[in-house]
Amino acid sequence: MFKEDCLFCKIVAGTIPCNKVYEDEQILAFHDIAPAAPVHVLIIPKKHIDSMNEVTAEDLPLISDIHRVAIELAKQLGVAESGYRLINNCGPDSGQAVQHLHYHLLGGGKLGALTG
Ligand code: DGP
Repeated sequence: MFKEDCLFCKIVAGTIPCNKVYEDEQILAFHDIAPAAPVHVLIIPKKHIDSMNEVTAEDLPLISDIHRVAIELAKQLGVAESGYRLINNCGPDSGQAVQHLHYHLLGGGKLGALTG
């Protein structure tokens, strides 16, 4: 549930501050510390999950809820109509830097092409 050495678990616990945009019992969303777009929010489960690879069937309602929150936040942050991306990085090749499942909500301007 809470992983001692996890940055995002510390943000959930409030021991590291964040600029919060949404919170419920299971989900927290806050502005990214190094925004890659005018709107760059991270949406995370409060429960510790290392990455997408560790998501189980039991977690799927939570993942669905994260999408619900992303849709709500896109509207709230004014990017629903102009467009946005919801991105999950999983594992070393993706550049996942924080080992706590999170989704980037990016928008507010023309986004660069996806690269692979
Ligand atoms: P990723 O590369 O997908 O693991 O993205 C991790 C993101 O987390 C990256 O865009 C920067 C952000 N980040 C790292 N440390 C902090 C922090 O202490 N606070 C906030 N708000 N964001 C952070």
